[in-house]
Amino acid sequence: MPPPRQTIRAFLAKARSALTAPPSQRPAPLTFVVGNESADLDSLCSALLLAYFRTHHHSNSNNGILHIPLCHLPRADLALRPEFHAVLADAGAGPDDVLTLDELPSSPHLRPEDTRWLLVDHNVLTGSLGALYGDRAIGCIDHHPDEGGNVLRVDDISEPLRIIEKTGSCTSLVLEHCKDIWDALSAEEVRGKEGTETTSIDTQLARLALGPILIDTNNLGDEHKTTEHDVHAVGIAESKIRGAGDVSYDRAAFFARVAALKEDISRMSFRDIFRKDYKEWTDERTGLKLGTAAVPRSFAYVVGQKAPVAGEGDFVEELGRWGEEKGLDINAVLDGFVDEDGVFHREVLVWARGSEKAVRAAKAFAEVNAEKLQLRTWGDGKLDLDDETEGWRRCWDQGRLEHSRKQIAPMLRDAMAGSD
Ligand SMILES: [Mn+2]
Repeated sequence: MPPPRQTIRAFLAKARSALTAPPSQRPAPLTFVVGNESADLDSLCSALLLAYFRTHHHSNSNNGILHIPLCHLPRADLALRPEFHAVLADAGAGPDDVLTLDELPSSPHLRPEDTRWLLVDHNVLTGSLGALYGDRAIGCIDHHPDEGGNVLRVDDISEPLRIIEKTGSCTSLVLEHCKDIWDALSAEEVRGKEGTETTSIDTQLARLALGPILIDTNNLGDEHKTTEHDVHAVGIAESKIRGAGDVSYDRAAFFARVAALKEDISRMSFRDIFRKDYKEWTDERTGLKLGTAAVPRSFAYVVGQKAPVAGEGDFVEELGRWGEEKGLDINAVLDGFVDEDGVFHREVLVWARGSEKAVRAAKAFAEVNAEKLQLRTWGDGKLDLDDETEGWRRCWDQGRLEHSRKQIAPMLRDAMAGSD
């Protein structure tokens, strides 16, 4: 039997005790739900929601199986995500309640065969988790291009879960997928007791979902990103808030509060800004490594206005240092921001360093995609560079706004793959 409905905080405590129990007292296998390595709001909340709903699912073959939501980041990096803290607080929980890579037992104490993984917001497990547990994925819900990863068929799951659709936010797909479970939980509790607990759990879950969906679609206003799935999912969540009689919720105010937290990088070091929303890939054949940092403010702000943190150099110096730390051949920074007039912009910086192959790949990316992305020199070329030792660097204003990292990272990866 699935457990009676718990608060999110109580659910996380259950997940923690299962994960940290001695191996002999641990459920086997352990079922994890994990988002992608950028560990943005969408990844973090998708994993929490899918794990919560599947754990409370009453009527399928997963009946009552505890799903552990794992934040795909070291615990220290939670501090870089105040927007997640705010949404968690609205859901009655805090950063100390969630589980991160720090809580995952080290590999000899958690054998791959004792685990199974549901992926949200990506469809092939990457990074250190991928190296260990990559072939233990049993399904995914995602809105990135399909990388065609294998899904492990497990006997007690009749149809592997595999949903890949274009949406603004992966959380929208999770919510649509879990709507019936949620409805059943709400109905049952209304019947079961008159307490206010029920209604507050519904509004907590709703805010956990609305945070990423509104952020990823710019309050449903970004025409390039918003899909009917996102609109539908916002409807599902807001109907729960209304059903619970919560009159404190106001969509515009909620969005503004979470967005302001996400965009406030004023006190962060450059290194923290680069790693706040970071993804990397290595091309297996050429060995070239790409790192991409997504930044919520303009280059003009990051390069010119942000006050440096004590002891750090300027933007370019710190970006170079970051590339060295990560061993990057291609170091990319992508931003997306709304200007004072409320207009959305995107900018791209690509820095190839270390080998001719890397420079060739970066130049090929620019040649092939300049028109498609409408790349225009940024800041009179003041960040551009052509140097034998320092490499090749270009910074552009990106005319075509519909292309985010979801599309540009594959373009860069294609260029790396063809750089021989
Ligand atoms: Mn996402």
